[in-house]
Amino acid sequence: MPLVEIAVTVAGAFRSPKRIAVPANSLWVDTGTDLVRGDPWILSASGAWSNAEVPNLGPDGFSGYLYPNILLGTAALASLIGRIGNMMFPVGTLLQVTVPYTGRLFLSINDIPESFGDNQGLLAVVVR
Ligand SMILES: [Ca+2]
Repeated sequence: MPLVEIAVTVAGAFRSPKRIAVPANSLWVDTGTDLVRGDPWILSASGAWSNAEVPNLGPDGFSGYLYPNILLGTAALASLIGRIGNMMFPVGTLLQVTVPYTGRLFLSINDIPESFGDNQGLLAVVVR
């Protein structure tokens, strides 16, 4: 069994997966999920979206490509990112994390806040 599957089995054993749609044109989608510091969580994403018109990018966006004035300057343009309170972090296709902060999880495409109007597509994100 691949290591990723083992990790998913262990971390996900105590809760049901929650599926959340994250449209590219929504700034900070409220996942309805409250995380507790120290808990193990796994986020996995699939689908296609874009920061400008044709939705031809995956959850990693323009992998490795940073862009000025986007929400999280240290993560790739058009990638999936998360936020708990004021703390933002990259998510991408797969994130396995011990939650560093307690609070509500929000998800978004990493775009310039004033440039969500031309975004298209959506991702399906599983949180467990
Ligand atoms: Ca845009």
